[in-house]
Amino acid sequence: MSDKPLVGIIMGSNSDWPTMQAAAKMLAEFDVPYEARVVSAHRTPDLMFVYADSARERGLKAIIAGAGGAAHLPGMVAAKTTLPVLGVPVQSKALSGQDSLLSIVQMPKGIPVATFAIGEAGAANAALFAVALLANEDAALAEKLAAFRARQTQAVLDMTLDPV
Ligand code: RP5
Repeated sequence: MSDKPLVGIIMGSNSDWPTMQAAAKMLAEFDVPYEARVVSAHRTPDLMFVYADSARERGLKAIIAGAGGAAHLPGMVAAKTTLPVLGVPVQSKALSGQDSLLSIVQMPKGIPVATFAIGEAGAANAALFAVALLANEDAALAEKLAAFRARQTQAVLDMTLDPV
């Protein structure tokens, strides 16, 4: 795999980074090259358009977009690119991320955003989903993904419970 980013991780604010780091860490675990940057739908709309418009020609294969509150970033990015867009609802202070979730998941027919769980689990799963997409064309990555699943299965099988 080359060093050129294959996955773009974007988020509406650096306050989303503690959540979105879970996606970055997961991609790093699979040695998938990624880029991460702040791109805001509401506060840097022109940058968002340029980012989404140029993503495919820059070699990205998927975009993981995280946002909180009125979370329009994933949907607006999806409107400007035909790359798969994976949306991560960031947990908001006011409504605990319910607002983010509904803003991301309720896309109109025709512009899909694959929407994940609120928070870090969603960010990690979005990265795993991106790995699965890339693994369709990369046998070595598919093996790594199978090994990850096997380790996870074994970890659960090895779980013990403290006596009461
Ligand atoms: C959204 O507003 C961001 O995605 C973030 O989740 C939320 C709050 O942003 P900050 O006020 O922390 O910059 O655009």
